[in-house]
Amino acid sequence: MKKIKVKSHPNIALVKYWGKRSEEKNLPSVGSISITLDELSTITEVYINKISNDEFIINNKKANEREQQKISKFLDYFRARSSKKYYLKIKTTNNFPTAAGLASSASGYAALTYAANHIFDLNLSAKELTQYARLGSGSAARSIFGGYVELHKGELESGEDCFAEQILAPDQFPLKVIVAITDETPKKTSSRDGMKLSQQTSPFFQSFVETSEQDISFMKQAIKSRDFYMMSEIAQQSCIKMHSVMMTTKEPLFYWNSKTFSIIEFVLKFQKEKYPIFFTIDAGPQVKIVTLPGEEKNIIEKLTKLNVIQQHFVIGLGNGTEIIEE
Ligand code: 2P0
Repeated sequence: MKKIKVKSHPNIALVKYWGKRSEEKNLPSVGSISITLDELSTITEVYINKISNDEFIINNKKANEREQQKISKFLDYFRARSSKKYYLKIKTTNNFPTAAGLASSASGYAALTYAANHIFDLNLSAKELTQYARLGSGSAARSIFGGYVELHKGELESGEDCFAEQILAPDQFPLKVIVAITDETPKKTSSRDGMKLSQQTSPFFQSFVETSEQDISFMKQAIKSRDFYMMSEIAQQSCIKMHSVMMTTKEPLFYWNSKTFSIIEFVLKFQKEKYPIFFTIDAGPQVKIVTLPGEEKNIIEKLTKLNVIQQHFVIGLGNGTEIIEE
């Protein structure tokens, strides 16, 4: 029986994605740049199913109807391209909690894209893999590669020019990320719903879109020249701009809590002392603190004394999606 096992890692955006230029093709309004994480991973096993239905098991539990339908619709893209019309059994497990605010949809869809490419014998190029992954989740396109990755927004309606590519491999500019967990309850508004609302109602959305092109260009420059301080400035600014859009959405999307804010102040204080450190925050209250290798121990020691974090993970930069068994 044909089967495959794939491993993929989540990623964190340094230049943020929020909003879509096409809902139907899941094309982003802005380009984005991310770092792929090591240690945290999604393992996905895929088999050809004997019954004419897709089955989706996540973290050893059958997925609910909504998730099941979403996955089936995603697999239809592969069935449409392939002469093989298989239905699949998918078993996927994450070694990190959903509450970590690390999009499991990124590593999840990246892993499934890789597996489906193999099972349906599609021989997709790396660029095409990122485009298929994007159809599942925008951020998933970035998890196809390791290290530093750019997702091009593209201009074409077809989406042909919207794809991800690697800027640098993980070992070309290593970093450490401390994920500080402040609240483990699931978020109330999903990214997908939140960004749709922001696009329709936030008066700041347009300026977020207009300024992001420059953020992308400067961030690439910072990464290629290994300039941590330039990277810090752009990443923090992009994060705060995205959260300004979120907060000015109707109804407002406040993903931060008071502990999130305490950690922001903590990071800013370190920055004043010219310490290599910056924060970034996604659609949740957890704070990702980024620093250079060797500095993380000191930061964690001081962070723990703040008494605002429930737990933390320390993570390096990881590789792209890969087949681990076939
Ligand atoms: C990012 N986020 O750039 C931004 C920052 C969340 C906040 O990409 O609708 O789950 O599936 O394309 O990829 C999360 O959005 O959204 C995300 P869809 P996705 O990392």
